Amino acid sequence: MHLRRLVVISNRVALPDAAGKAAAGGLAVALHEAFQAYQGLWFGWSGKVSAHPAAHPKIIDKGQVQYAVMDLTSLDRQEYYNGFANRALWPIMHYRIGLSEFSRADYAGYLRVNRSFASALAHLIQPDDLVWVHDYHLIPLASELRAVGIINPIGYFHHIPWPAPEVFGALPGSTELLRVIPDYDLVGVQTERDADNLRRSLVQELGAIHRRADLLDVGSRRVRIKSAPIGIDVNGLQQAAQRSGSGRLLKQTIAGLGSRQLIIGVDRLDYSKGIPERMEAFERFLVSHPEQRGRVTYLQIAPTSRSEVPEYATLSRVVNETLGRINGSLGEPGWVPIHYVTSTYSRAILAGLYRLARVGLVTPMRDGMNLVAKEYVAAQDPQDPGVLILSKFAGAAEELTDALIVNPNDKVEVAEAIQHALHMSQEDRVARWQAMLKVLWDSDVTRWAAAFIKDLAANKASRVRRSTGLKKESNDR
Ligand code: ADQ
Repeated sequence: MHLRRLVVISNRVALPDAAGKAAAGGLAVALHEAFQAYQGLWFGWSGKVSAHPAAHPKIIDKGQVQYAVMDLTSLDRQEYYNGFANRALWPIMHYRIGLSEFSRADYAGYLRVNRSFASALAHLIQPDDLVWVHDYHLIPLASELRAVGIINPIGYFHHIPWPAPEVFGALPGSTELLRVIPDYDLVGVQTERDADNLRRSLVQELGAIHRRADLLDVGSRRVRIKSAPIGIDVNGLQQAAQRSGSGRLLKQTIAGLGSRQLIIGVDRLDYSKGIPERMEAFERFLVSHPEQRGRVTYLQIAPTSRSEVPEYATLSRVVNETLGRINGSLGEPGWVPIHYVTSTYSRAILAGLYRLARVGLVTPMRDGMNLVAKEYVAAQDPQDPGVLILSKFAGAAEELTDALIVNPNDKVEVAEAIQHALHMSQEDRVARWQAMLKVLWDSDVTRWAAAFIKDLAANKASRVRRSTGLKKESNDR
């Protein structure tokens, strides 16, 4: 099939030359890979706020890819981004009903920004483009695009978990959000569990009917909901890790460690990542295995994120208090148990640190996938790989079954997994690593993107049906 362009829409657009430093987001890494293979347009928020944003996006042409970015007003940022997306949807999707703060004004702002993105996109989308929308900020976008007459195939990828119907149903407006899902042709989620949760919500709330395994009819609309676990750039990570040894920061870290073993955690500073809980599990490990004191160092890298949202400021305080308490009570002159840094690092440095670490500690309370788990595995030395300790609540646990799988709520279990990892034989480490590396190759990010785009392009039948049924569809809403 002749494919003219891929149009990607995500909340933020990571311009290739913008920051100089790597963007600390899984999506940015994945989409840069996808655009290696397709000509396209990447549309989203510029990240800037202005009093009177232009109605049309600013276009930045980079040859293979055009970037189109729009500013938001400060009210938009507050209601759409900080408010509904990050204070209502994010906690609900991560099973934290108690943290979810719903406000009607925020929800109205969320819909308003989606509508304004759709009206800007109406002028940019060409008849044979494939449209691929990313993540929870933009769930209603297909519906808004259909309303302005776009009949192209539209896919959506949900990067975070989709919770069980009872949890999602706790969000005011949740049924309205479900109603827009069938305006997509294809919806991808990270795991079979997420796909099952979303399908069950559609059946229970909207009376959707299963046609085949992953096809559902909702009234006259048909949507395919499939599990499509996101991958990483395995080759890029491996090469970066192999080359990393000569960098200054790596050399300093190696010298500072001496004969100590390194345990590493790398996460955005987010309550879903379980950082204070992980520090307490490490504390438990040191208390239960005092012979390990002075023999291991736990490095936690956690760049600040969403600092305008109050729950994140609280988390930052809790992390600092927990860290101070543990280092104060268990540290010794010449040994700090936990090193905590909030910097953003280049992929080369991160890859080198992963490779240096005997244990990768990835214990989110909930996570859509968790790319760090995959990056840690890819960066290991094949002859002497480290051990991944992985939360059963990370999407990656569905694939990386050869990790040491733990419940992050159980500090004793995590502490004992650390002890197990530090004592694991080389033979066992190599066998587990080889099995996990094979999984990584099977879901490499380039293949992942190509497979999603191929599935989306195969939606011809639905497109024809949509173009004839569009008037009725818009009355349904
Ligand atoms: P995130 O919640 O951002 O992504 P994750 O999947 O771990 O979580 O991706 C984080 C990315 O940022 C990784 O590529 C990591 O290397 C990078 N990163 C983290 N700290 C960094 C630092 N200090 N310096 C530089 N880079 C850093 C969301 C979902 C996840 C899902 C991804 C992709 O929450 O569940 O896996 O999208 O779909």
